[in-house]
Amino acid sequence: MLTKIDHIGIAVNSLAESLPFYRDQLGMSLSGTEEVASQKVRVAFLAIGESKIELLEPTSPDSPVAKFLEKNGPGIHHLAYNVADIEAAISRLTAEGARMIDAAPRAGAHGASIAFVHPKSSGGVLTELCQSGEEHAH
Ligand code: CMX
Repeated sequence: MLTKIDHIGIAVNSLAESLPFYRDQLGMSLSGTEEVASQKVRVAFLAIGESKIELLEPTSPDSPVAKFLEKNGPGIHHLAYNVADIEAAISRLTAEGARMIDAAPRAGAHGASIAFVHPKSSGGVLTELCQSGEEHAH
């Protein structure tokens, strides 16, 4: 069902302040920044092999990431797995008793279809299923 780690989401207060560590000190390549209005975040993607690091900056005080930062400070926010068929993955998880935040896929960054599993049903790790835009088009 899962094909690889798609990305690791990291909550930051400011992309501008956080990017130099990843881009300049770790030497990762920035593949772009994008605002995901529905999630009230601005994201920056950095490539690392087959996977990515996604820095998440809140764009509003009622963003889920703003709430996370208020409670925990900056740090790892979620883990995203790539799936070939997100609807099949949601059905299987639901049938296995997982609590989905998203019962149906919705639009994420880079044209991907995404769905979150509630951290209370995944051992405290906010888990994202991600079907990339290219695969979705097939
Ligand atoms: N990882 C692990 N646990 C988390 C968490 C996270 N990122 N965010 C919240 N929690 C925990 C809280 O600590 C809390 O636990 P306790 O009850 O033990 O204290 C519990 O989940 C409920 O948290 P809450 O603050 O009361 O609830 P929220 O209203 O903040 O909702 C969540 C939490 C996960 C349902 C909500 O953030 C959500 O729907 N997330 C999915 C969407 C999202 O995160 N979007 C941003 C990224 C978008 C992108 O990548 O494109």
